[in-house]
Amino acid sequence: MEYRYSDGGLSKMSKDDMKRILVTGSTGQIGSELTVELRKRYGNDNVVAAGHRRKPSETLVSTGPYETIDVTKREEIERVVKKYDIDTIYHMAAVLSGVGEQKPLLCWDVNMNGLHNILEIAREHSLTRVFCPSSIAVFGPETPNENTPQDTILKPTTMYGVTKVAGELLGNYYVKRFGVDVRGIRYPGIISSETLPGGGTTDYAVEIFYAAIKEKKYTCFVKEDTVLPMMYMPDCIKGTIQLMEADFSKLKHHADFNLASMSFSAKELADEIKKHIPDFICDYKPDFRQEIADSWPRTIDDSAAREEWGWKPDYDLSRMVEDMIEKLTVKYEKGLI
Ligand code: AKB
Repeated sequence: MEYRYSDGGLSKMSKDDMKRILVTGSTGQIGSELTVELRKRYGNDNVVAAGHRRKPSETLVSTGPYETIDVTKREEIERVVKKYDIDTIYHMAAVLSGVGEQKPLLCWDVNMNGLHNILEIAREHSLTRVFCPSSIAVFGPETPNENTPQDTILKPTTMYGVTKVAGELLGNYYVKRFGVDVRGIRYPGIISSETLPGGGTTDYAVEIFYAAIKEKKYTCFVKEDTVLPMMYMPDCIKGTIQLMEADFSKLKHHADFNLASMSFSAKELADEIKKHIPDFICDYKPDFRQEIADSWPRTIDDSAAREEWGWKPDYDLSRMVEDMIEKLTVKYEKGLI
């Protein structure tokens, strides 16, 4: 067996070596919008979308190749990698924190075995680059929760968090040991108007918009003073692609970048929405996800991402809320939501 080592040419690979891309989890919240953006950038036929459980949207299947892949089955990934001569994978398939607590074994299986399959295929087929998303869920109650440092205590108390810490370590191991170029971001809660998130703790920050527009009321599943780091989808897509196109030689971190944009409480979000929909009412009924939210940071220090690859977000709370309401109102008026 031949192994590439990290000094074996990785720094010579550039974004021009990413020509044939596979996106797993392309039917998910981030994957669906990421695929569309990658197709614009790299060409429709060069970006293969893959999904498993959720039905793909019309856009996903009509604008480029679509395949069904269960990431826990290595042969299914390998078949698609060979068929399309894939050199880059954005591995977005994952079970999130809320569902992860209800189905911890499924969470382990999909998040760990799925990732290991992807990394092994990347090693065996000498792929150019792999993106593996991490999350603020890597942090836990013992982590400093204000301005959470890049390199700090990682002792999560959820299965999702456990898989994300292990995933970061595994990704960094593949960089060092096998010379596979693995990159990853610790995503905060992502807010978007295209595809609903599924099974996360930060889902309230998306659901609230749909409820405000459709029913003018929402019952939030975390307390009003719960503060979490969040990000608007355009910044999430921009940051993801920017990290993947960054110069390898400038990176000191690999699979575990902190990334920040905005932090707000559930009440601050509801109040900002009220500025646009004055009769909107939000009440609060915390469920099991409150404990998860309480174990995560309130604000994040992302100076490593800023220094190593130039990260800078565009959206703050008021710009994000204005844009979300505008986009979802159009959809509502067309009967699409
Ligand atoms: C979740 O809430 O599980 C995700 C995340 C922060 O990774 N949105």
